[in-house]
Amino acid sequence: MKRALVTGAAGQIGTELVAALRRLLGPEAVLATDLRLADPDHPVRAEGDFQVLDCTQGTEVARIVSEHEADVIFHLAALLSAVGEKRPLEAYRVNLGGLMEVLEVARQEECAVFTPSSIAAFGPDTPPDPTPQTTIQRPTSMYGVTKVAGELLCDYYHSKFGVDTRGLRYPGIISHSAPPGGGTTDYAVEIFHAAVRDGKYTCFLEPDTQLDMMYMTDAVRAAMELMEADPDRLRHRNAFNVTAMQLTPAALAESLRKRIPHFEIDYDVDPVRQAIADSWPRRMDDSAAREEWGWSPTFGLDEMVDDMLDHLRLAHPIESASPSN
Ligand code: NAD
Ligand code: AKB
Repeated sequence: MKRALVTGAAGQIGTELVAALRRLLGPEAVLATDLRLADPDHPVRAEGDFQVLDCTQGTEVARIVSEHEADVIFHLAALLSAVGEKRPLEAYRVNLGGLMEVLEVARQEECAVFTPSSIAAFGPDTPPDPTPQTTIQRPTSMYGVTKVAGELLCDYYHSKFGVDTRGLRYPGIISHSAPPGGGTTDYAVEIFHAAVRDGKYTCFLEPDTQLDMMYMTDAVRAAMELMEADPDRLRHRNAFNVTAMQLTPAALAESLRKRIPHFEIDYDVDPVRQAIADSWPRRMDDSAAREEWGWSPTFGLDEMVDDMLDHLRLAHPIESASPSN
């Protein structure tokens, strides 16, 4: 990796991946792009080069990749699960159409491509605990459909054209910098902001809904380590299961209450997101990632909760100054 272009860079993962790539490669070597123009003080725009780019416009993708002389594309542009159920045609067009354009440009420009898949690539027929690396994939959300098809499209571009495609099946990602983009696991980020700001949170999933999760620090490191891994060792290159912790809303609330004793949670379940969550794995088996490129998470539940609260209390000093915090 020498020069990177990131699509969907102003989103939850892009905001932190761009910063990490700029630290590794140098600010001038990383071009952040997104459909929406990031605010002037947004770090992806304030701390390096930024361009507006719609990933579904192949000619523009080709021009900007070529001008930047990118050798790797981190393709993050997508619509997430809850938004995808509201706008399924747009999710299909952006998630699969955009990926197709990016892969085609990568073939022509000889770039490597990182594409995140998701726990959403599994469905109700998949063994949920543990979910094997290779298993049944019949997802029931449009987002999930695009993630399975995306994994296959990346496999195809690698086997047919030799494009160096690589990808991870991310679980829900928890972070403090940028807000989540409209997914089913968003509750695990919202709960922290609400706890620090209001001392209470109304959760849209049932208390015992268990899902895989990961802290952003590990998610960003996983993407970069996978792209630096020895290609000869990668047998599952476009769809590695990776996980760090398994959470339920009730367990996360309990962990927060240990640090914010007055914190309260109640539940107003959204049937659409609950049905999606119920169709996803409870715990993925990530042994292939551990064996093939040395994946190992560093943040468990306690480390993640402490780090999130440290950062959010710095960002909201007045709200979090209650004596009981
Ligand atoms: P996000 O919604 O926060 O950001 C996505 C970005 O894509 C947004 O900034 C949006 O403006 C941009 N975008 C939308 N349409 C576009 C288009 N046509 N062209 C260019 N940009 C466009 O999403 P995220 O959480 O940062 O996710 C990034 C990737 O990681 C996605 O592929 C997502 O499916 C995957 N993923 C995320 C999670 C998670 O928990 N955050 C978990 C699993 C997988
Ligand atoms: C979502 O909930 O849609 C995402 C994901 C797990 O892919 N966070």
